[in-house]
Amino acid sequence: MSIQWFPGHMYKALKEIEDSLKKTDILIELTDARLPYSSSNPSLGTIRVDKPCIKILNKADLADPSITEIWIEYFEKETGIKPLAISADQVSDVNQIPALCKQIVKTGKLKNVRAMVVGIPNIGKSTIINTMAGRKVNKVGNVPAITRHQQRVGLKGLDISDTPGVLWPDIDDEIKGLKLAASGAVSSSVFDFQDVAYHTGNYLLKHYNELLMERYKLKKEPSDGTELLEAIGKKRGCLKKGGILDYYKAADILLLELRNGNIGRISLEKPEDIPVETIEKSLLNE
Ligand SMILES: Nc1nc2c(ncn2[C@@H]2O[C@H](COP(=O)(O)OP(=O)(O)OP(=O)(O)O)[C@@H](O)[C@H]2O)c(=O)[nH]1
Ligand SMILES: [Mg+2]
Repeated sequence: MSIQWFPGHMYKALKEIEDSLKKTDILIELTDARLPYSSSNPSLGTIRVDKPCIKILNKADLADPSITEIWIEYFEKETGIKPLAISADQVSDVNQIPALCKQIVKTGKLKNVRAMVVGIPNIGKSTIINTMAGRKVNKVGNVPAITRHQQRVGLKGLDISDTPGVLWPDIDDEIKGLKLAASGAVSSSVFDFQDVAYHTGNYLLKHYNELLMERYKLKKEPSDGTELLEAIGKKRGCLKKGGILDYYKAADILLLELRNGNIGRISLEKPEDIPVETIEKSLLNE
């Protein structure tokens, strides 16, 4: 499944991020702790060059904690990157960020560190700034593309900029596209809900079978994503006229409950899932 969702404001936002980089000391890149590889925008990696970067694995409250630990160890090995797993709405988590920025960028005492928060849509960029401020500075919402313009605010010794979420023009890696769609980073108007729920269901049956059985009170293990959607649909009364099962409704329930963490703490990838050619390419660039 190739996803194309690169509206004009994202193109403009990426250009603005590139321009603002000269006046930035450190990047705070947000990824989704459930899919830290697939939710990292390769375009941001390219324009970052050697700017120091705190790589936030956000929504850690939704991810499988043992897998998040593996990711942190993995990113610790990358040069110029400091990984940190947090939940953007937790004050104690977010309050680690200003100290970390000052530790990495050594400005004089009187100078604020200039930080820019970047990442894909719906990942929690604006939430981090609101939590840091202790009030609603920026608009947030559980659909992608809420923030449309850069906004800068002075907080805790940082001049911190919020930026609009940016994807890349053509997400042609099918598996990446599925995970991004399942996580809520992509507008639901550009992918097939049932297709994404079917594949996500297959993954969950393989890796988080017990959580599914418990959540949907299933007696018999579904053999694949379609059977899972049928089982969810029957349990939750998803019926169309004439008693026909409404797969779309069942798919909606599965994806919504996955995104909200109702099924449990779930990770969608591990470092070993990174395609070998990507690792080879990044080694060549070092
Ligand atoms: N469970 C959980 N939800 C979070 C976390 N951080 C943010 N959210 C939720 O994720 C949704 C998106 O948050 P935003 O802060 O608007 O995301 P954004 O990255 O600014 O999104 P855009 O402006 O659209 O690019 C909101 O519903 C937040 O409440 C987190 O750590 N855990
Ligand atoms: Mg935002």
